[in-house]
Amino acid sequence: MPAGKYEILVVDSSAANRALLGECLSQLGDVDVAFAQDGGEAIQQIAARSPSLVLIDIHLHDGNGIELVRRIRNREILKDESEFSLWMPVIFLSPLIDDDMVARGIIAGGDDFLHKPVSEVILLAKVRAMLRIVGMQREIHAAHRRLKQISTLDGLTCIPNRRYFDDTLNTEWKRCQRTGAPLSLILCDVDYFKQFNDIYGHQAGDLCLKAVANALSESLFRVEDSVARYGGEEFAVILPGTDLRGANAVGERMRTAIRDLRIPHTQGIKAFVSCSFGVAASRNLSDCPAEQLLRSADQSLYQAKKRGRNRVET
Ligand code: GH3
Ligand code: MG
Ligand code: MG
Ligand code: MG
Repeated sequence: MPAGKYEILVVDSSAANRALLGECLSQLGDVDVAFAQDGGEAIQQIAARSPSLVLIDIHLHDGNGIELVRRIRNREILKDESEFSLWMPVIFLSPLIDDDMVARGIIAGGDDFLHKPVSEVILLAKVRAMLRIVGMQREIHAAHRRLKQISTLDGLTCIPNRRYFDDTLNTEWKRCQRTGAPLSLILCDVDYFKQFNDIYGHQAGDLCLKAVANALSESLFRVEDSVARYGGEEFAVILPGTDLRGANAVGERMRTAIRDLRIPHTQGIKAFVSCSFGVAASRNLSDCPAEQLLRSADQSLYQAKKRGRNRVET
C-alpha cells in the first residue's frame, strides 16, 4: 500500500461486529477506523470525514445497506466542489449472499461483497487491493492539481497568465452582474521596452519584466484583486467591486511603485523604466459586455501613451 493515511468507515448495527472488524482492520497499519451504527450516522460520518473506503452491513437498524449506498452514490450527501471526484470503494457485508443481491448491490454503487462471519485474510486482502487504487487515485489527483496550477501561471514572471485573466474576467463579470457591484480593469504597458531590450539585452529585459510583475502584484491589497501577464510587456489588473475612482488610485499606486524600482533606462522617461496605465470601470454591467470594458481600458492606455507615457488615464 502506498504511503499516506487511510480512513475506513465501518457501518454495522452490532457493537460486537464493529469491535471485531475494527480489530481486524487495525492490522493494516497506516489506517484509521471510524464507526457508524446505522445509515443516518454513516451519512454524517461520510460527509464529515470523506473516508477512503466503507464497509457496510446489508442489514442496518434504520434500513437496508444497499439503499444507503444508492443514496451515497447519488451524491445526496457528498458535496463535491472539485471537478475531480474521488472513488470511495464500498464493500457490503452479509451473512447470506445471492446473485440477485450482488447484482442490486453493484448496480446501487457497491464494489464487492463479503460473507459474514468475515474471513480476516480475505477482508484484509480486498481492503488492501482497494486502498492501493485509492492511493494511485490520490497521486493522480495531486498531479492534476499541480498541472492546473501551472497552466494558469506565466512561466517568466510567475504571476497569473492570460488564460487565468480571461477566465477570471469572465467569472468576475458574471458575479458583478449578479450583485450589481462595479468592476474595474487596468491595462499596463511598459514604456519604450523595445529600446530597453535593444540597449540592455533580452535577459535584462526578462529581469525587468519580473520586477515589474512583482511591483504590480505588491500594489494590490485586496484578495479579490488580481494581476496577470496579458502579453509580452503588458499586464492586466482585475478589480472586482472597485469603481473608477478606486481603480484610478490603484493605477497611480502601481505607476509609482514601478518608478520606485528605479530600473535604469537611458531611453526611458527621465532615465528610469516606467509604465503607462489605462483604466476602465463599469457599474451597469448589463449593457456593457466584458470586451467593451477591455476595449475601453485599451483606449485609455493608448491615450496615456500619446500624452507622454508614465501616466494613468481613464
Ligand atoms: P511603448 O512605450 O509604445 O509601449 O513602446 P514599446 O517599445 O514598449 O512597445 P513595443 O510594443 O514596440 O515593444 C514591446 C517589446 O517588448 C518588444 C518585445 O521584444 C518585448 N518583449 C515582449 N515580451 C518579452 C519578453 O518576454 N522578454 C523580453 N525581454 N522582451 C519582451
Ligand atoms: Mg505593448
Ligand atoms: Mg506597443
Ligand atoms: Mg510598451
